[in-house]
Amino acid sequence: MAKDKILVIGANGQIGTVLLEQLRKIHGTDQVIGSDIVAPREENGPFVVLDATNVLAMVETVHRHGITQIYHLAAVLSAKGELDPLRAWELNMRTLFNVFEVAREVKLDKVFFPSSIAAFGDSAPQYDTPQATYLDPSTVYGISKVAGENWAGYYHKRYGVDIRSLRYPGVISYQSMPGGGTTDYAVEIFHEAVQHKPYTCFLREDTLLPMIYMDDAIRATLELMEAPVENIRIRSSYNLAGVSFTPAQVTAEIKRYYPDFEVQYQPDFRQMIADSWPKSVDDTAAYQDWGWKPQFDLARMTQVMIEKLSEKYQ
Ligand code: AKB
Repeated sequence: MAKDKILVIGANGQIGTVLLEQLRKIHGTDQVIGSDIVAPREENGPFVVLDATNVLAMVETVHRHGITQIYHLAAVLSAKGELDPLRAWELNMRTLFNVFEVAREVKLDKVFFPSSIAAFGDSAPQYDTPQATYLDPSTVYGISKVAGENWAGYYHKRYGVDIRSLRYPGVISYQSMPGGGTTDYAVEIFHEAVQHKPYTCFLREDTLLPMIYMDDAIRATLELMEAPVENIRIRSSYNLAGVSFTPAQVTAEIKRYYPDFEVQYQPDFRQMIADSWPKSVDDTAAYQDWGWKPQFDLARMTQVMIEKLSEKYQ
């Protein structure tokens, strides 16, 4: 059987950076091509500067490298999207259609595209938000994710394209920074604590949100992509749970390491976005179909974040 040749679009982003490295460990460095709108600071393997809104450039890259799978991670996130909604819609949808069309034309083996808890809005139950429920997102980012989920189902049903997707919670990582999201505080807070600086949080202290540690997020992505095709019953996007916590809870956990750590709260426009999202999600379907189980709780995640960031800021 021919080897997989993988293109990661958005490889400089928070998830892309870590996923690229992990895919290279599994498939071999030369089998995994990174791509983004600009070159990375450090190149550890084949990398293409690619504007994913340019379909011809994408087709050319796919042909030139004999690509068989795409992980499409480029998107404008929830908070940044609200600053220029039409641009966010244009970028998120244009790049998505380019990937789906290339997948159909070239007959790619598989495509991964991330959805998000931002797909849910005020009408969905906020605790243990079910897999199938109202999807009335409050942000343009969320609208683009719901549209993307529906188009993924359409391309699968109509053209047989094997598109797989997860509704990511906020992702917590030490390797890379998020950019423009509503859950970004949960990464920033660790960086400030480790540098012995106070932190001003843009969400209220009691804002409960679903989060996931990066290792779990990457493992979920790879397990979903490796699952036998007959197990993938959901062709929109799978709910994915890690651990839910509030700013107050993560602060209390950090204070076990840094008792003097100070956090102030100054909620801004991101509070309204967070208030419209689930507080926890029910990921039973992911467990049933491809065996998903998170491994990181708040205590373990905090321990690793502090350990790794302390090394970084030494
Ligand atoms: C965001 O906050 O916009 C993202 C997400 C939950 O999709 N981290």
